[in-house]
Amino acid sequence: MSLSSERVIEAFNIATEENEISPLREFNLVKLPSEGELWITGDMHDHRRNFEKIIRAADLGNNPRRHLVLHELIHGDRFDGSGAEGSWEILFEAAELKCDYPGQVHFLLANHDLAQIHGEGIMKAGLSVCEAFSAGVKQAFNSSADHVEVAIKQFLLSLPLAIQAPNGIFCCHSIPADGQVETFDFNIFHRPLTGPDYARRTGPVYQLIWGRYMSPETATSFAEKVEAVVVVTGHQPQEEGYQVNGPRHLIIASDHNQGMFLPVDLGERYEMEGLVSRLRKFAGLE
Ligand SMILES: [Mn+2]
Repeated sequence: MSLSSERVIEAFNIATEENEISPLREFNLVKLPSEGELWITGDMHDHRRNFEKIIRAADLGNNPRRHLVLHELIHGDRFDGSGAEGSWEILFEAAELKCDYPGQVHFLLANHDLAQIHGEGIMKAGLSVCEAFSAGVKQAFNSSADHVEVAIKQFLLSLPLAIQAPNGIFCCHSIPADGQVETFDFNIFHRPLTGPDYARRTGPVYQLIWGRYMSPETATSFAEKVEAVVVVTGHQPQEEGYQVNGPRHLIIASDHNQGMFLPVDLGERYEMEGLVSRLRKFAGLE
C-alpha cells in the first residue's frame, strides 16, 4: 500500500476527534443505546484476514444500528528482514472505518497501545515490538514519519477505556489482577485522566489494561463494581478462541485462525451461557 503521509495523518486526526466528541462518550466510557446490535472482538494483533472478514460481515453501511468493538490491533508478527513491522496499516484502516462510521465503530485502549505511546519495550521473539512498529512507520513515510507517529499516538490516547451496554455487557481490554481490584480507582471511567493514571504498575489505567490471570472471584467483584452482568475482555491469549473465567467474565481472542467474535442483541439480556452460545468463529465467515 502506498499512501501519502497527509492522508494518513488526516484520517488519524479525524478519528481522534470522533473518539473525543462522540455523543455516546462520557469521559472514558462509551455508553451504547438499548437497541441494535453489538459485535465484540478480542485482540486482533494485525490479523489482517480476521480484520477484513469482520468488516465485510459487519457491513456497517447497510446495518446502521450495528456497533463494532475493536481493540489491540497493532503489533503483529509480520517482521521484515530489517526488523520493521507494518501494523500501522491496520490501525490506519480502523481509523478510516471510524471516520466513515463514527457512531458505530468503538475502540478500547489496550496495553500495546500504551506501550507504543510511551515507546516502552514489549518483547516478542527477542524483538521490541514498539521499535519494530516505529521502524515500519519510518519505512513507509521517511521524513514525515515523526508527524505520522504523533498522529498515531494522539489517536491511541483518545481511545476510551470501556464500553457499557444497557443490557449488562461491559467491554474493556482486561481487568486488574488479583489484589488490585480492592483498591482500584473505578473513577477512571468517569473523570479526565492525568499522567499518574498511566504509571507503570501503580496507575489504574495501567492496572486495568495489563491485568492478567485474575481469579473468577476478582473478575466477579470487578463486574459488580461496574454494574455489569458479564465483562467481556481480550488480552489473555486463548487458543480455543475464548475462556469463561467464572460467571461474570468472558475472554475472547480474535488474533488467529480459531479466533472468535461475539455478536449480541443490545435489546436482550444475557447470562454467561447465552453469550457463549452466541460466540462465532472467524473461520466460519466468508
Ligand atoms: Mn493486551
